[in-house]
Amino acid sequence: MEKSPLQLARAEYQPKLPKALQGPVKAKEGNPTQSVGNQEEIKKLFPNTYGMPVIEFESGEPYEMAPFNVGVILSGGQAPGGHNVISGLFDGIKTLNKDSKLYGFILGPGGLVDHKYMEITSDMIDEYRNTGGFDIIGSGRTKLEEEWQFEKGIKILRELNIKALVIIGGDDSNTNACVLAEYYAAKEYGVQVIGCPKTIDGDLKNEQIETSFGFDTACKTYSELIGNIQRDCNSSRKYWHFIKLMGRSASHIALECALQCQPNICLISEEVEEKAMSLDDVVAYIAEAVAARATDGNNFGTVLIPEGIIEFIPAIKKLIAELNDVLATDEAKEVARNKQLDYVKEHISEENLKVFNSLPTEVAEQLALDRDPHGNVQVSLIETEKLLSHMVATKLEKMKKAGKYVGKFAAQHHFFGYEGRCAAPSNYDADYCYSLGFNATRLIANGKTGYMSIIKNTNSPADQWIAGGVPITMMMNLEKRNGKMKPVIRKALVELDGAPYKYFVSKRETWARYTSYVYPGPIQYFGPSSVCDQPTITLQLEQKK
Ligand code: FBP
Repeated sequence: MEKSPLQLARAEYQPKLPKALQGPVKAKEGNPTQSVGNQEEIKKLFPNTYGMPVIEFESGEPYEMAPFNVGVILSGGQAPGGHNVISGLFDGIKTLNKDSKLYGFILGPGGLVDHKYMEITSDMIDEYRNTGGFDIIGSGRTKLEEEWQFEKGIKILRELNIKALVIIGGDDSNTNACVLAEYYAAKEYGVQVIGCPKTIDGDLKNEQIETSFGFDTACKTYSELIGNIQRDCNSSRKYWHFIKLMGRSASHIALECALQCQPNICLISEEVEEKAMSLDDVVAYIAEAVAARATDGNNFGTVLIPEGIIEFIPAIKKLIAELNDVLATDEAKEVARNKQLDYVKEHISEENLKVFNSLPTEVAEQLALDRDPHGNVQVSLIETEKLLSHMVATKLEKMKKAGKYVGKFAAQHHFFGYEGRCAAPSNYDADYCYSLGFNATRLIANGKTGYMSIIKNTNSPADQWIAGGVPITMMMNLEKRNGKMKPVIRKALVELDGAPYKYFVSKRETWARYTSYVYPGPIQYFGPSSVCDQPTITLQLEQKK
């Protein structure tokens, strides 16, 4: 593979490890744990993996380990740093025994089921160190949840003599990892399953997981682009830019980009829900800010929109919940695709039908028809940035007629999502991911299963980071999926009493009215630590003592 000079220099970067992982480790176990919700039900569903303690690694005595094989799966959407998790795994198993082997299952969990795999060699690893993307083995969204899949999986795991399987994924994929760990433990198959917290969305976090990997790099990449747009906008002074940002449900990405760039407006879905705002309320909020800036002669600005906002507008949320139930029935599954829209309209309540009919046809169709394999609405396909700007334009026309708006309104639309998911990992993600992978091998060596690899204290220099493991069952509760109550990892939404949101609220009125843009510039890999190694502002505010 040909490489640019930056790629060549970056390949030489040696990611940092927490002190405890720099030599042999011993595991310090905490108290038994409980799930975050529905304790009794979760305990019953996971009798072999429930209640295990949180683990922290400390320096220990050297020990010998026979060669062992590990399998790895990249699951779900790409996130910067995936290749470093795999290099950490590779280096980790080799330090325990140089004859250990790493196998990658191709194109996600489907590779395990279909027995598509490859051995990951040291030459391959060297090609991919510190690079973005998941292309070393590819990723996929196949849901691993059926017994026949687990049984097909165990066949290939045994054939390859694999001791442990590492699943690198978000909340849904780690939920599947937990179910798989429980199944193999119950059947005494002797294969361990370990998860790693991935997703640019930043919604796989809790008391134990500070952040999911990829969030840092993706936000910095989007912030560079938003900063560039803000400079353009402040130069020509003629457009309002409506920028939708990935992040499925939670608004963590939008909030972090707002903290980095200080745009005029940033919508926070969780706030929209809390305040029970309607679509019209959201539009009015933006239009009023546009009108206020126009009185100062500023007919330009930036609006950040989290991609999941539509699902948080209470009336639409209710509609989606009913659509999910209606679409989950066997009868609905038999309906031909071109008849589904009519079927849906006939089967939802009058109240929801009214909301459904009030939406632009394209949006209504997206909500009613397309789901990903986990049953999620594919919000990245809904053009909310256009929907909102058109509605704002209409509102401003009305305001103009009523003498409440004096400006000119022209809009540009952007969607930043895929641009950031495969960016070369920042130093933070490069170090964090390598440590997560390396640490997973220590969990394996300690015989653990049903654990997620965790690295904490990441707002401090890397040698002070804390390495360990958290039982995945600890993060679970029951939620409705595809019409049924299922054990799932609880998603972390933006907390409205959390420090990052509160800081944003304390600033947003000023940012809305006055041009206060910050232009963060591109991610820097070489240079002073104050420029290259800073974690996200979200993490810095969350960990501020
Ligand atoms: P994961 O939760 O699997 O990490 O994926 C996150 C995400 O990037 C979302 O932000 C986005 O809504 C979705 O993936 C897009 O999915 P796809 O890659 O299938 O288009």
